[in-house]
Formats: sequence, structure tokens, C-alpha cells
Amino acid sequence: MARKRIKGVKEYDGPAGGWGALKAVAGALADQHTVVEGGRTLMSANQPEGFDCPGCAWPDPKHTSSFEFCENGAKAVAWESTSRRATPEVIGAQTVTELRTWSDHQIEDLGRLTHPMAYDAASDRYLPIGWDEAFTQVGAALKALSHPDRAEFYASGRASNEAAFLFQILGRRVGTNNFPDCSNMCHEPTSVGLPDSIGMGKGSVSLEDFDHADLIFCFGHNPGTNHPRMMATLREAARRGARILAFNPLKERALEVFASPQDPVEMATLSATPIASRYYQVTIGGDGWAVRGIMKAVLALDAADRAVGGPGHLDRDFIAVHTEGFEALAEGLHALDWPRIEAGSGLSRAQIEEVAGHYVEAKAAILCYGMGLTQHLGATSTVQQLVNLLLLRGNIGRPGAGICPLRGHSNVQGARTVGVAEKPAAALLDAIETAFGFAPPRHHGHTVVETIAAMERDEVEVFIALGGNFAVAAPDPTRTFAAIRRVGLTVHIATKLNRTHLLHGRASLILPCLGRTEIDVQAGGRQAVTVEDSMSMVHASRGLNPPASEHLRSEPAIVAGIGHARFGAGDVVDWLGLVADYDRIRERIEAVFPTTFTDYNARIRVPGGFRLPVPPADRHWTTPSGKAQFLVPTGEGEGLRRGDPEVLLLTTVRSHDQYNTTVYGLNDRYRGVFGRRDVVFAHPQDIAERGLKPGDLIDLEAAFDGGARAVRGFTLVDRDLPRGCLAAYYPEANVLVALDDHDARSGTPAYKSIPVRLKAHARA
Ligand SMILES: Nc1nc2c(c(=O)[nH]1)N[C@H]1C(S)=C(S)[C@@H](COP(=O)(O)OP(=O)(O)OC[C@H]3O[C@@H](n4cnc5c(=O)[nH]c(N)nc54)[C@H](O)[C@@H]3O)O[C@H]1N2
Ligand SMILES: Nc1nc2c(c(=O)[nH]1)N[C@H]1C(S)=C(S)[C@@H](COP(=O)(O)OP(=O)(O)OC[C@H]3O[C@@H](n4cnc5c(=O)[nH]c(N)nc54)[C@H](O)[C@@H]3O)O[C@H]1N2
Ligand SMILES: [Mo]
Repeated sequence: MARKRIKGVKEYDGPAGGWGALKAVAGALADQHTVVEGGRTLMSANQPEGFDCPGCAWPDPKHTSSFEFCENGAKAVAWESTSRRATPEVIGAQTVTELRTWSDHQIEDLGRLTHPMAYDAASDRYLPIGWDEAFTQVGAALKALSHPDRAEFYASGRASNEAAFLFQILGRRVGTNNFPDCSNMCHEPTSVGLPDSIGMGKGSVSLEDFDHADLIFCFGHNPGTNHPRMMATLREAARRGARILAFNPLKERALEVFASPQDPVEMATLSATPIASRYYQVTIGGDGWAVRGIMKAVLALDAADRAVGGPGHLDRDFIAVHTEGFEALAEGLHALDWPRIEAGSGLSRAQIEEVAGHYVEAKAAILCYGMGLTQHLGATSTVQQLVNLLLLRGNIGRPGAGICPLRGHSNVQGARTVGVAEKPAAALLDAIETAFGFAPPRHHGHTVVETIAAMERDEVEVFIALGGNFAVAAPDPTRTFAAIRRVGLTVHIATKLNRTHLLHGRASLILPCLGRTEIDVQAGGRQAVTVEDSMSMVHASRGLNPPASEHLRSEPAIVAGIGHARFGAGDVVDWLGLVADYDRIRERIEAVFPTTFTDYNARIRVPGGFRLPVPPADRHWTTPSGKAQFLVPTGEGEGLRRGDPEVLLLTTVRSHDQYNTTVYGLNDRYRGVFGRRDVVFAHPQDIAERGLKPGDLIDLEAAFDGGARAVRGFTLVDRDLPRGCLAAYYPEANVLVALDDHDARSGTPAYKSIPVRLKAHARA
């Protein structure tokens, strides 16, 4: 067995979950020397009186009284409630230049930030600074802008509704819509694609729908690692006989078999529940073709059934009453030939027809998808094809049916809902103007990729980040790292030190904030914040732990502090008054969004919170024509290999031991990788054809820029994935992603279909 020889790589053949998950939690708590309350902290995650788990955006269970065990939620909590402290002494023990040579893991593992700090060029160190001085400096830089659009307001999706709302008010008060957002790198094809299809840029299902579905599609997401609490839902569905069809180039263990840590019988008997009834190893970027094939096969089954006097398999009443565009779509599908579909999807016609057969048998179907679908050229169109498939059989807006994008950060959807948007609707700007009495700018602002381009042109004077690790999450570090260094002032509101903070501008500030798990006291007393999950449920979140340092401030307080420093006490926005009591912020949110957040303050006091209006769930389509739209696919994203058989497509994935750019540890248990991340998975024949063997050291070069962008010295691991496909870890492989390779309509980088060449390692 060649595999045995590769250091740190073996086959994982147990189920996902199980005792391994419990052991991992104990390890996470011990490793971070989590404060004594660690256990209690975990037990209060997602409880009515507790805090919202920062791990993911999967909704809370209906029975909110039982603690739902989640390994990776526990790791996220442990990482935040660590007893390690990145004090000014700890950080200042070495120069920033030295710190930049550390690994991402080492940098964050210094622990929680404790003091505001400013970069000191003379000593090349971050030195402590007072809050007032820090705010004054940011206020002055915002006052001195040569144009409001020379400020950028980046947001990561952990910030609460209250913080995110104030942040976008701050940006618009400054006079810009420059809100690059982590969503630009994540579910933007959903935010851009779904409104054209169904009138709303988010999912239509609720958690209850999963109890009624008899078919669940899982396209391009890895729930055992990234949405572990979803496994309980999938397991229940599988046990009651619902079919689960997985589409993924990689065989992800949790989608195959899962042992539930909540289930004492499964744990004690080491038994497990098979999850996916069928696993389709679609080629990288081939999902749009697969879905077109399924629709074509559904139309054929429908015609065959009608030919023998049956009712057919389309929901014709639904299509007639609720939709437009069916004929154009059907015509295009008839014209497609099978060899094209097979080549594009990497699946056989027989496999695709099998899926169509299951689909027409199902009374109610839910379609879930994640980053495997959105991070490609043409992803917006692919998202719209998913909707087409559902519309064919009326699978939106009835129990057990609908579309379910798995959002990333725990409040990324909420931030969008409360107005963090670089292309704001006119109605939003009108409402802000009425509620606050200032005129927000009307022209569009920058996405993440556009922000980096503006930095390169020296057009960014102030960059403020509400969380996140902008430069490391973004594509093409060669350009991005250099670009952010050109900024006049970078300001980071953060819990932990990361590489982006070390890529300081001419001036740089780090402003340390409270995390979700911590008690937040303002002038008006102890505060709760609110968040929105993947299924439009909004609820309160209250921290329980004492703050990591007495100098920390809450995110809303920091944003307000900047606003106050810039605009003064008499401003139309009462910055300091608003943060004294977050009920006042929520009142302002309700004033701007009266129908979405009706009775906001009253309704978040009900345990479990409330659901925002989801018009498609009631078959109410807020599109211009008032109907759901079948939209024909657009071809963007085809021909990535440019006909060159040497070119392979690389996808980048998260390991089981990371949260985006935060690397907790070096294991990826379910994929059988231990103690390392410098590996690339490839098909045995693709390896052999290049005269290579598993375990060889290799280089990956971006296919079409003459080897300028490359990762070198990675180890080759043979895996069961489609021919011509490779996989490696994010963010190590980001260097291969060209800044220009992004979905034209959403701006989302093509992190999951990178054309590369695989070569034996050339020693320098
Ligand atoms: N523990 C943990 N939880 C997280 C995160 C984390 O990093 N760690 N991140 C959070 C965030 S911000 C997000 S956005 C989500 C991400 O959650 P996911 O969407 O699950 O994220 P990924 O690991 O990027 O990859 C998803 C899957 O897509 C598959 N894939 C790759 N390319 C293709 C393709 O072309 N087609 C198909 N069909 N599949 C493909 C990969 O094999 C992988 O199984 O999770 C959130 N939750
Ligand atoms: N190659 C490749 N690149 C990708 C992806 C991919 O799949 N492949 N995925 C993309 C996706 S889906 C996303 S969402 C982005 C993620 O992009 P970001 O959201 O920018 O990145 P994170 O790694 O989540 O940010 C981690 C940092 O957030 C800060 N932080 C943590 N908790 C808090 C908090 O409560 N408050 C504040 N203020 N700060 C906090 C800490 O300082 C930590 O270092 O990356 C994208 N990049
Ligand atoms: Mo994400």
C-alpha cells in the first residue's frame, strides 16, 4: 500500500462524529486552557439565556432546552474563551517583521487581544494606546479623506445585527457604500442570483421542513465539518427513509456515514447511520451541467409518462400560476446533447437519469448547497439552475420543500439584512434618509476584489475591518498583501491577532473587542445582541464569561466611538446614546426596516426569537413581474482548462480543524490527514500519468501565468476523486487564485476551480 508510506496520511474508515468528536472537544478545551467556566460556557451555547454559537449559521433545534453537542462549535468557543492573552508585552516581544514569519496558527494562538494598540514604525512594533487617542486618530483620518469613497468598511460575518447596522450607518454617514464583505467571497452568488429567481436573496426553508422532505439534495457542502449540527437533521431524515443525494467530487465521510454523539446507543455500540443514499462524484465546477442534465431527464420522464396517459411529472398548475420562462428553459434543455452534459458534469447519463427518477418520485424535495457551488466562475447562474430544478415540480413554498443555502459565518446573513451592502437598494437608502435625516450616497461601492484593486491604485486612505482576516481570506496574496500595505490607515476591530493586522498600512490600529461569549455592560446595563441564522430566525445572544481583559469594548461601542470622534456630539446620529442601551439601536433598525423588524425589541425577548418574513415560503414572489423565474443558464466558467490536457482543476477546502483562516490544529480527521496541511489530493491515474507516485513532493503552478504563482513542496496524496481534479487546503492554496478569476455577476472568487499544472518538486 503506497498510502502507508506517506507521513501523517491514512485511511479514515470509521463513521464521522462518534467518540472521536467527543475526544476532540476535550482536547480543544484542554489545549486552549479554557477558563474554568469552559464546560458551563459550552452548555449555554444556543440556549435561550445563553449566547449564539459563533461556529456556524445552522438554526437551533426546536427543543431549545437540550444542549446540542457540536465538536466544531466547541472548538470555536474554546478558541475564543482561551486563557492565553496577547498583551502588548507578548506582541511587542518581537518586531512586526518577525511576527510575519510566524504561521497563521502561531499568530492567533498568542491568545486574546487585551489593549488597543498602534503600529510604531520607529520600533516596528505594536505599542499600547488609549481608546480616546485611538478614536481621535480614526476620526481625524475620516475627516481628512480626499473623497468619501477613499474609505473602505470591511465586515466579517460574526458581528451582531446591532454592530453591523451601526457599521453601515457609519460608512454611509462618511459618504460611501464601500462595504466589501466576507459574503463577497462566500454566498454572494446566492444574494445576487436568488432575487432574480424568487425575489429574495436567501433560503426559503425552515428547520421543520426537513421533517417533511422525502428527498434532500446536498450540493458542494461538507456538513460533518462545517455545519455539524446539520448532521442531526440529516441523520433523522435518513432514519425515517428520506433519500439524501450527495454531489461532491470528494467522498466526504460525514455524508457517507455518521455516528451521532447525541445518541447513546450509536456511541455504545459503535454503530452509525448511513447518510447519503447515493453519492455522485461530480467533476469540479460541473454542478451546473449535472443540474441541466437532471432537468433534461425530468422532462423526458414527464413526456414518457404523458405518452402513456399519465399526469406527467411536472407541477403544471404551479408552473402556470407562479412562474415565467419555462418554455425558454425547456427549449434549451431539449437542444442540449448528452455527451456535452456528461463531459461537463463528469457523471454518466445513467447516473443523471437515476437522480431524475428519484426526484420525480419525491413528494417534497429540499436542495442544500455550499461553497462547492458558489466559488466558481458562473456560480450565480448555477444557483439559478438549482432553483429551476425545484420550480419544475413546485418544490418551493410548501412543507418539506425549498432551497437551503448553507450560510457561512454565524451572522453573515443578518449583516446583509440590516444593510451591509455595497449595492444597496434605493428603498434602503430612502429609509435611512428618513430615519436619520442625512442623505446616504447613491452610487455603488466596492466588493472585496474591487477594494483590493483600489488599494493597488493608491485610492484607499482608510480601511476599517469589523472582524475577519481580509488579506488572508482574499485571493492572490502576492497582490493582496502588497496592496493592503499601501493603505494610509488600517483599523482592525478584532478578538485575536492575525496576519492582516501585521500587513499594516502607513498607520495601523488594532482595537480589541468582546467576543460572543462575554458579558457586555454599557451605560444602560447588561446588553444582549441579536443574530440571524441560515433560516431567517432572529434571536438574542448574551455572553456569560467575564471579558478577556478589562480594556475590551463591544463592537457596537467601538463603531460608535469612531462615529462620535468623526461627527461629534451634536450629530444627527446619536452615537453614544445609541450604544448606551442596544434597545435603542434595535429601535433604529426597526425604523429603517419597519416590516422586517416589526416589534423587534419585544420579539427578541421571546425565547427562541422570531422568523423574518420569507415571502417565497408562502409562494409570494417579490420579483418585478410577481412570479418566480425560470432563468436560462449562461455559459461563464466553461473551458477553464483551455483545451490543454495537462491542466487540472484545483478546489480548496476547509479541514476539520480550522475556522476559515483560523487554523486550530493540523489534523483533518475524516480525510485521514494528521499533523500537516501541505498535501494535495489527486486521482491515482492523474498521478501516474505524470510519472509521479503518491507521497512525492510536488509543485502546483497556476496554469496560465508562466509559473509566477505557485505553491511548492507539497506532498501528493492519492484519493478517490474524479479525473482531472485536485484538492488542497484553504488558505495555503490561495496564492494560486488569480484576483481576476471571479464570478462576473457576484464578484465571488473562483476558489474552487483553479486551473493548475502539477509537477515534480523542483528544489530551489
Ligand atoms: N468548523 C468550521 N465551520 C465552518 C467554517 C469553518 O471554516 N470551519 N466556515 C464557515 C463558513 S464562512 C462557510 S462559508 C461554511 C463553509 O462550508 P462548506 O460549504 O461545507 O465549505 P468548504 O469546506 O469550503 O467546501 C465544501 C465542499 O465542497 C466540495 N466541493 C469542492 N468543489 C466542488 C465542486 O466543484 N462541486 C461540488 N458539488 N462540490 C465541490 C468540497 O469537496 C467540500 O466538501 O462553513 C462555515 N462553518
Ligand atoms: N481559497 C479559499 N479562500 C476562501 C474560502 C475558500 O473556501 N477557499 N472561503 C471564503 C469564505 S466562505 C469566507 S466567509 C472568507 C472568510 O473571511 P473572514 O471572515 O475575513 O475570515 P475569518 O478567518 O473568519 O476571520 C478570522 C478573524 O476574525 C476575528 N474574529 C473572530 N471572532 C471575532 C469577533 O467576534 N469579533 C471580531 N470583531 N473579530 C473576530 C479574529 O481576529 C480572527 O483572526 O474566506 C474566503 N476565502
Ligand atoms: Mo463563508
